[in-house]
Amino acid sequence: MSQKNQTLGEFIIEHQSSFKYSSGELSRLINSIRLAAKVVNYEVNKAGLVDILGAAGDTNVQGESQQKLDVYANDKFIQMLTNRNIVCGIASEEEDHFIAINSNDKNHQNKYIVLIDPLDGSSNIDVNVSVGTIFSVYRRVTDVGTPVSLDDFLQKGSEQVAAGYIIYGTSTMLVYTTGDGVNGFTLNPAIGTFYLSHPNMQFPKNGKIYSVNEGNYIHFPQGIKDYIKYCQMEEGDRPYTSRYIGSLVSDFHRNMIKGGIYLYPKSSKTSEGKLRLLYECNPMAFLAEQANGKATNGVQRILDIQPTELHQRVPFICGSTNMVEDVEAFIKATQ
Ligand code: P6P
Repeated sequence: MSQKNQTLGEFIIEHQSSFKYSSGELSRLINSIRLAAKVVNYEVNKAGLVDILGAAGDTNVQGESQQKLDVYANDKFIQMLTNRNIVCGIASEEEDHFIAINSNDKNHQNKYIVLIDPLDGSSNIDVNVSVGTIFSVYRRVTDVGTPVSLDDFLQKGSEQVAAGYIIYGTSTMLVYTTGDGVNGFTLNPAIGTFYLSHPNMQFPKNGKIYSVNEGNYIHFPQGIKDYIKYCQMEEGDRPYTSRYIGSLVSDFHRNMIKGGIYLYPKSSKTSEGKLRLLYECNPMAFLAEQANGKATNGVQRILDIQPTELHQRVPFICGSTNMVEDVEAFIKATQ
């Protein structure tokens, strides 16, 4: 089928033969994410009109006040993934512990687990800045038909079988990979269909955009400080442009299209940075590498990090390969 105007559903069917595991379940899993994305998109886009803004009052395991849309998005993705009887476990930024699905049903043969950040950048909702959902998919490592365990979730990012994000921006897009490149689908809200709009997305090897919260500059390690000053120097194709939205999905998406680098380093304030390994950094790193980009914690490939805790943080540097390697060189020069 010609790619022009191909729908997400047609794309999934056409490409499921290239997926090395049992493709039917993964296709159904991506389809359930597609449906949840449309439902959450509807609420995100009308959030300004109804009383769904403002903190839900509770705080999540991160100690952050939960926006009502955080709670809504979390509940919707968990509901859609559970109802379709596809996964055996779910972990979420908004849930203290992982959720075992049908753990008492010896007959259930579901092999996949999903980790989600249901609404990343949610503090931007009240100011009408784009936010996103991030998801990561693994095959379980414990025996099928038994309750999932923490081991199923603490797998290296290199073991992911799928990952992606939904960006609720000027248009709503679903961008994902199953290990065979990255493809972007744009929602036509009039008919509720995602169409292939960005086939085979690739990070340019070089870029001129750097994304970092420079308000933390004085707390950064010397190598990061040196790299930021390097970006600002008048030399060759520099100074680069500074663009920081405060929404990982949005900064990542723009950098993948235009070329650029996103940094959330460790600092004297946050010894391991801010971003979560399992449901933010690993899926974005899988996408980055599938799009010929790179993702590191400054000294190690993100996808090689052995997780030890469900909500652990890691420093995160991700984007155009040559730019990430520049940062690694600046860090190495100060060690
Ligand atoms: P800061 C949103 O909370 C998030 O997890 C990312 O989406 C975003 O890039 C980052 O944190 C912003 O954090 O500390 O710069 O406000």
